Amino acid sequence: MAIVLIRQDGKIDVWKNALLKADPNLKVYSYLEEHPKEEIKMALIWKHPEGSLATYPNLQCIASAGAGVDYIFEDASVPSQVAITRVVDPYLASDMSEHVLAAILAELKNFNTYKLQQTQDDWKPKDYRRIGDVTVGIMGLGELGALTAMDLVKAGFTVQGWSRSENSLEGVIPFSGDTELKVFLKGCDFLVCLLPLTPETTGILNRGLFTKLPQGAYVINVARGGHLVDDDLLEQLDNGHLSGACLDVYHQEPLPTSHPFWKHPKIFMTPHYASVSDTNSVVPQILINYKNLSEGKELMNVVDKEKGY
Ligand code: NDP
Ligand code: OXD
Repeated sequence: MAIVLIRQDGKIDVWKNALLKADPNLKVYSYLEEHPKEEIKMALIWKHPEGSLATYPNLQCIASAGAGVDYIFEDASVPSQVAITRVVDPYLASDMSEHVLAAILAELKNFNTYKLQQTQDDWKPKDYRRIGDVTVGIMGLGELGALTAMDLVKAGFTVQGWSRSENSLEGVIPFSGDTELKVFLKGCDFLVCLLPLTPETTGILNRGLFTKLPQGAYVINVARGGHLVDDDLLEQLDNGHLSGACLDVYHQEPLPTSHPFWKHPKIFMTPHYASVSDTNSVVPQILINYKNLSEGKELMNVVDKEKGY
């Protein structure tokens, strides 16, 4: 019984070392080295090469090293009987919450405008807004969205939350389902997308949705590039309906330098690094699942394949 690590971002050794530090007796391989494929029971992956998972005849668990699993469903060759798990981790949630708070405060206190003015030697004070006067709407109240919403409440914002099923988080004004989306959007000065990417949520951040936001709303997409219709965002920024956007995720990553987002004065970009799985924190849950697998016990953080998240 063994684990294979599959990822293409140069971080295989970091994960391998963290796994071996936690359990020196573990049999763990990089997919790039010679390894006995029939021994592999678990694949710990992040954005694997398409088709690579189908080459393990005895695979029982595909463990996403991140919270999102959309990239696994995109690979039609993934064996359908294999369980998929994902990361649920307190640091992943608190790092996201801090990132969203930073993005909102930077806009409220005009840091984005001042950075632009600084490049133009322009001294021009601009009125700032107060936390207590602002409503933030969070789309997706899962592991990340719920903590982000509650932290924003603690910071003094008025917070609305929207999810598929009914929700009740202390201090968060609840909305759910398609029927309540319009009234949810109407109140959002800031809109934060923390939805998983599924067929239902693909392209959800589009012209129809943006025009239901109040004039001057600011959009933060920290979920997946596939949620956003890029041209609709550009249109709504350029016609002045939206005041700006903070983006961490894109249709193509790294975003090609020819993409209009790079030079857009109203867009603040970060390179898909809002919140990253911390190996020290995540390795224990991978090892618990690996042990559960070997003992035929139930796995933790299993993805619902019907729902796609
Ligand atoms: P969860 O699966 O815990 O939560 C998903 C939430 O979205 C749930 O509240 C769910 O509703 C809601 N939802 C799903 N589909 C719909 C729908 N069709 N309409 C309305 N609400 C819907 O996800 P996480 O919080 O763990 O992560 C969210 C996403 O964040 C990940 O999928 C990933 O793409 C992204 N991410 C980005 C990172 C970054 O660095 N930029 C880092 C980590 C994650 P319900 O509760 O009713 O099921
Ligand atoms: C994740 C991510 O899904 O980093 O964990 O985007």
